[in-house]
Amino acid sequence: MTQSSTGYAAWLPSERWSDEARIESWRPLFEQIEAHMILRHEGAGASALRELIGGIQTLSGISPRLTVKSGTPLLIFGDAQVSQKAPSDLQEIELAEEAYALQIDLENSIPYALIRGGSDVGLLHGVFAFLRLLGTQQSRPDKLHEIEAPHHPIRMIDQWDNMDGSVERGYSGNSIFYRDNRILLESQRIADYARLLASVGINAISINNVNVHAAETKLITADLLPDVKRLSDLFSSYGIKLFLSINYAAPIELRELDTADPLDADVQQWWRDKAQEIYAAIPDFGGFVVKADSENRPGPFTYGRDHADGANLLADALAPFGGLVFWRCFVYDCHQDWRDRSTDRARAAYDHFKPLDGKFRDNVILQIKNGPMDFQVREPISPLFGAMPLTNQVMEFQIAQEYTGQQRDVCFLVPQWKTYLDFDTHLTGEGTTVKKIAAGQIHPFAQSGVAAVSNIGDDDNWTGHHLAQANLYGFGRLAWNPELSAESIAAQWSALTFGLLNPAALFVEKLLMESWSVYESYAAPLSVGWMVQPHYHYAVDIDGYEYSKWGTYHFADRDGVGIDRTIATGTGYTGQYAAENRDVYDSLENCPDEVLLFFHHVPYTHILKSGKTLIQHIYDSRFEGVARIERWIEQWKSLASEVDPSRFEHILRRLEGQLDNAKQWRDVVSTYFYRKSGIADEHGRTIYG
Ligand code: GCV
Repeated sequence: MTQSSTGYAAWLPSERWSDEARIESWRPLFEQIEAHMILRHEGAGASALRELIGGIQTLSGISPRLTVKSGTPLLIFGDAQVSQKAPSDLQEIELAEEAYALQIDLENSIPYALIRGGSDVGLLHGVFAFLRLLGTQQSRPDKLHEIEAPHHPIRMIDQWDNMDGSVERGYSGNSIFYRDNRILLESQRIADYARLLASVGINAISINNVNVHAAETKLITADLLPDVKRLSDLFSSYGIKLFLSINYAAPIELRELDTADPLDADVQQWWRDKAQEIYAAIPDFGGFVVKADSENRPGPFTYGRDHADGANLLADALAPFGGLVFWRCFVYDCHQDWRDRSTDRARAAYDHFKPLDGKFRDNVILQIKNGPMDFQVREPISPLFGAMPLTNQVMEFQIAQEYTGQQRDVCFLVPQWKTYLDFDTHLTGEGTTVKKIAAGQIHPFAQSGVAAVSNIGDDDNWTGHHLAQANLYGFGRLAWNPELSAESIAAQWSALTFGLLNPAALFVEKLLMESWSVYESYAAPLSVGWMVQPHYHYAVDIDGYEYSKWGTYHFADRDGVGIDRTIATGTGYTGQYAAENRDVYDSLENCPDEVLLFFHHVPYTHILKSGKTLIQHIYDSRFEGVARIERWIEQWKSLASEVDPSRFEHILRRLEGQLDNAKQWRDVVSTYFYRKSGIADEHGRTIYG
């Protein structure tokens, strides 16, 4: 059992290895390190050295003797003469800027171990990969040759933090960035957050909520830019570019103009001047994230302009400085009349943006949520992704568990994200997967990749639920390399967090891998979605959104449930996919069960591919979800001696809370559908009539 742990160190090295043989095997390499780099006090090279030396000291207690020479980014372990003597091809392999090479050959006539980077940032990635190797392998490899470059060019984290210190959809305390409308400059947490993000390869961060209120509108003003610069410098020393969410109506809100019309010459000049001012203060500033004409936020529609006009206004202002505009596509009618069956929120992003393909500047990137609705437990993929060959795109995920248990219930989202990244859109023929599109391998995107809403706050363990850390870790790892399996990511995170070969780590890995399907099995059935308490989005409320203005309906009646989105009789949404996918979703027979109710209104007696009727599936899976959590709790209790008491208790309490939540879902959902359908459970379990 380890010492009591708050979980603050997360997956980074935090404890000395107890196995002395393991330490001794590394000693010859750890005792002396030669660094080749142009050492700048605050650069990524300095961070790489700090992380490497600190990590080695923590894990082994050895303090390496360090010599620093100027040269290309390289770290040589052990014999300092290796660089002269080692095989000559060692330093000849070309590395992309963010790439690294880890090489160990202790069987060679000149034994060597080294880390090379395509740049100082690449070296930093190499150091974190090396620390990960130390944490996930029991014995020192005698031979290793690993060259890695990130798959997605953009790997971004979006904070939804407000300057009053709150976090929109935050489930782990308050903001680590702000309090009382001030930036928390001296916070060690921000520096440690930069370390955590860099350790999984994140290279961009937007530090404020996309809903930009009065206080955050001022982040781009002379008063606050010096503070923003300090944060930007800090993240930049970890290879992470800093972005700000801006208020589209900033010229008006800051009382400098009376319009924000993108075609108005004064507005254009205002943004050009603003960009100049920002870049004078922060030369390596990344650019803007924009939520416009979405959920009552201002935007170009007010002036009869479209999204391309709006985005290009900002893009033109940022272009001279190399800045980017992330323009979000989460645009739909949020004042819908539930009586109106012709409007389908799922169609909205595609209908708004697809016709604008080719009209956006090169430094505009459309940010598209993974699904057409809003981060539900399961949704089909957004048909807009990949459907605009002339327009840069990133896919947006939500690490914060808004609809997936709010970091009170465990729900490891990596398996869910993989279904999107692996999805074959067929948009340019077979094999047009999302991960290829997001890597810029299909269309000649200048910029592409993945972004995600963060799940951290100022709770001791960062994420509320300890196990929710695995989602932050997993997003970064998947953004770097989408070929990694969900199992391997879960296994790595569990080993780094609970200790290699610890039985608790092995159990946590299994639990994480089951958790999305467990969550899905007690929440809204078969991707119908939205059966949650309005606004709050945790607990069950089946009709909470049924008669609302948000376009989020399940249409349950006495005969069946689900939304008809087919071409012949429904909203026609299926027609937004390439033919291969359209035909599958459009057909009641071929549509996969897990997304059935998203696409079809189905009678309760419909036979699913599993052979069960829909109503029996609804009952069975609700009961199964509860039973699986009961088993987790039993198993976790048996591991009490393997985990430090504070984390053991914390996880136990959270699992017990999850059990209560799942029981409530089970009983409410089962009762609701029993009352609607009048069809009893085949197994005669307690369903409240
Ligand atoms: C930041 C959903 C969330 C909102 C969020 C919005 C968005 O509607 O509930 O909190 O606002 O998505 O992604 O912009």
